[in-house]
Parts: sequence; structure tokens; C-alpha cells
Amino acid sequence: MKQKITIIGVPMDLGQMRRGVDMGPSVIRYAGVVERLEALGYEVEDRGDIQIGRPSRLDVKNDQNLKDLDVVVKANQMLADEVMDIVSEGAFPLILGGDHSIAIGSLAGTAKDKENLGVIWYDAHGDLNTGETSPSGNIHGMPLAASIGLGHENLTSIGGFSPKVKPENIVIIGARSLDEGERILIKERGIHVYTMHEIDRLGMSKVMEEAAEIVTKNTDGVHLSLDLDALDPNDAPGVGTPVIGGPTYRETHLAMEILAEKNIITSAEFVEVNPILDVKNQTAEAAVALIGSLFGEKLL
Ligand code: Z70
Ligand code: MN
Ligand code: MN
Ligand code: MN
Repeated sequence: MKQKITIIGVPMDLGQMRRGVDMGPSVIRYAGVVERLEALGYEVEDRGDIQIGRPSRLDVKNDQNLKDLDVVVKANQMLADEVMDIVSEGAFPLILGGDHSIAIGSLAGTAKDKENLGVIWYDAHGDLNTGETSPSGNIHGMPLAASIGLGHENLTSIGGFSPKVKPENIVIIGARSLDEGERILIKERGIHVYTMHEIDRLGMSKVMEEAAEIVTKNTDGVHLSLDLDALDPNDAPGVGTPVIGGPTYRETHLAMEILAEKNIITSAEFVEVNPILDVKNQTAEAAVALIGSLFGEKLL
């Protein structure tokens, strides 16, 4: 029997300033995610969306350079509870974003019952800022820092424990835009990063082999956090912060296929799809095709 997959949508757009990414879960559904997984023989439950509050004014920074902190915290706490419940049922949590600030709740939920969670962070960015280092105050640039216990306490304490992951169990893949504070943190904490340089040099196949080895060493589960802005903007234009020179649709498929073959992923999220910025739902369709590959879809 295949493990049941339970989908939870998080229509969050307050972690950044481009409106529209709150429609991500909806357009990923319209691109056929449930049907795609069912065609692979999975039982799929869609729990619908987390309810996100609305601040009276958007993008207001507090005195610690954190925009819309309270609403982001509340939504992540709800997501953490929901993911814990999915895990306790024995199902695979598949989380649809929403901006990347929701990874704080996803990781709180998936790390809760684990000794050591491994994380593959497939992203153009490091998302390792805190209020102190962030150039923007956008919380979607902070979830990985919060998950290793750095930043505002309301963010790090989501789920009732901290840290969620150890830096040595994290691998970032596809990075090509890092802020100064993030670079320092990566070196200080020994976070493994495969930038575009390593992907070009070694090829995606070797990068994924190495990454899989790192995240499974001394861990009892692996979360995949895939930010669609990791992909080259030619292949995934519907994202708020596109950065040229990313891995292609094909390379990313290969990455998902390798993860499927190794059968190491225990939870996953696909974030930052923004239909307002997209071209004919191409980015949502890419997300669904990648989800298919992650769950073992093959041509022959
Ligand atoms: C920048 C910041 C970011 C996602 C952009 C950008 C962060 N480092 N994260 N898109 N998903 O504002 O912190
Ligand atoms: Mn991100
Ligand atoms: Mn990103
Ligand atoms: Mn190491």
C-alpha cells in the first residue's frame, strides 16, 4: 500500500510584498495536483486551506523590521497544528503555498515527532535572514533562520519547540542570491549549499546524490521545501522575486526523480507560485509536474 497523501493549502501572501501568491494553492489545484497523484495510485485527501487573517494595513513593519508579524505567526501556528495532525495519521503532508514564510509552520509540524529532520531547501535564495539582517523586512526571507532557532521569538517558538532543524542537516540547492548576513551565517553554522556554480560544475545528478547523502545522515525524515523561484524564470515566470540563471525545468525534474528513486522525502511543500505574475498558469503546471515526479511518475 502506498502512503496516503494529505494536501493542505496555505494562502499566505503577507511574508512579502507582491500580492497574488495567496492564490497559489488554488491554481496548483486547478493545474490538477490531486488528479495527478491519484493517477499514480495514491489515496489523496485535500483538507482545503488554512484561514489567513488580514491586518488592517498591509506591509507594516514592527520596530524589529518584521512585516505583518502577528498574522504570519498565527497562520504558521495553525499550519503547524494541522501538519502535526496529518503526520499523526500516518499520511504524507503535502503543503501548497503561499509565500515561503509558511515553511516555519511546515517544519514545526514535520519536526515535532522527529529526533533529527533533514531539509532540502530548493531555492534561489537562502531565506536565512532575521529582522536584524533582512534588507526588506519580508518574513519569507527568514523561515530557514527561524527554523534553526534564529530571529524573533514569536517565529522561532512556533509549534512550542526550537530549533526545528540542525544546520548540518540542511542542504540549500540552487542559491544565486544571498544577502551579506546570510553568507556569514552559512559559513558560521556549516550549512551545506549547492549554488548554481556547483550545479553547473558537477551537474544536477551528482548534486542530488551528494545532497541526499547529507540529509539522510543521522536523520529520521527529510522535508523538501521547494520555492518555485529556484527554477530559471524562463521556466517559472510566476514568482515574486525571479532571479536569472537558475536550474531548468528539466534539471529540476531530474532532481525530483532522484529523490523519488531514493525514497527519502517524508514531507514536502511547493511555494511562491503567484498567478498574477504567471504566464498561462505555467508555473503552477510546472509545480504539479514536479510533484508528479517527486511521487514516482515515470514515462515508461
Ligand atoms: C531577500 C530578503 C526571498 C523568497 C525572496 C529575498 C528573500 N533575501 N525569499 N523570495 N522566497 O528579502 O530577505
Ligand atoms: Mn524561498
Ligand atoms: Mn526564493
Ligand atoms: Mn556536514
